[in-house]
Amino acid sequence: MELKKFSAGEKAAIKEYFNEYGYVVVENLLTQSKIENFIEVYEKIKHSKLFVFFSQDTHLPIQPKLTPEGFIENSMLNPANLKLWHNFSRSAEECLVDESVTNVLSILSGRSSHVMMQNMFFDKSTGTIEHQDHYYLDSDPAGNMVATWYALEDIHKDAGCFFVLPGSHKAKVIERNSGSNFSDHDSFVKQIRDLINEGGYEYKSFPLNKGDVLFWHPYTIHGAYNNRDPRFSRKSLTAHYYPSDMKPLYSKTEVQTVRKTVNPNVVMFGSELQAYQSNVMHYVRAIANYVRGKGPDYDMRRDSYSASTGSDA
Ligand SMILES: O=C(O)CCC(=O)C(=O)O
Ligand SMILES: [Fe+2]
Repeated sequence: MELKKFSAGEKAAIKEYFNEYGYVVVENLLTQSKIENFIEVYEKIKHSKLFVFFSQDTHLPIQPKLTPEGFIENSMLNPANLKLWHNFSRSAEECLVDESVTNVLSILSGRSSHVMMQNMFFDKSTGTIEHQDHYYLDSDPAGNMVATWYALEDIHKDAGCFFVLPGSHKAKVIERNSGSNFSDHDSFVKQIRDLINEGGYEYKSFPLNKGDVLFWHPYTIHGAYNNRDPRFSRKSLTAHYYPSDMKPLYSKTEVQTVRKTVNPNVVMFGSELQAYQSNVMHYVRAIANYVRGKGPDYDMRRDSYSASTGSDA
């Protein structure tokens, strides 16, 4: 099936396609100079012995481990919060909240302003398991969060593409036992597998071009294939937004602390100070985990689950 892409001006068609399939791709959306700036800073930082980040796939603070080809193995949670590495976090933020992206968010949510709940950076595909984002995070009322995936280079089909199961946002929504703190994660993975088998969904893979952005619904099942050729990276950012007039689901605090971004229509979770503190805590936790030999709370890599669904095609 062809890869349908819209241009930013096709507002009605973008909304209609998103409602029907639970995702939409808008081509050449992200400003190329912002991408280049981010990649330039990143290429320097990844060789630093002092750089510690929170690994999104294994849920641990770690130092970069580079593949023989020079790509960081693990994905990064909240690169835009790494305030001790100011140029890096700032250039990530500039990509994430690009006005062209927030304009599409407004088309999809019908709201003019949004709150960014989290962001991620992938140098290489980590082979993300099939999931609905709703289990991890969503808006309250649920189903109004919009997730974004930004291609920071031309993505090769063997790079371990991001994939979506079109129409799966209309299926059952798997709920987290909110008190559980992800202790029911293995059961969630199994329920998603059952849902895919029952629904017989197609896997739609996205070898997108640099600057293309994919938007998806919090109930849409998605994930990423394993890398099939170590020569290919899959440089990409992702973020999750909810409309400013709503609240975050699963939040323990009544009022959410946020900070301004370079885009007046988006704020981000956490005050400036909290972002600095969390960056410092990565170092404290990395040392404590090293001393205690502590492993992750849960894991997002498909290789960590025995019989994962979907051919690796
Ligand atoms: O890019 C990936 O491998 C997964 C990203 C994802 O699932 C997300 O951002 O919600
Ligand atoms: Fe996700």
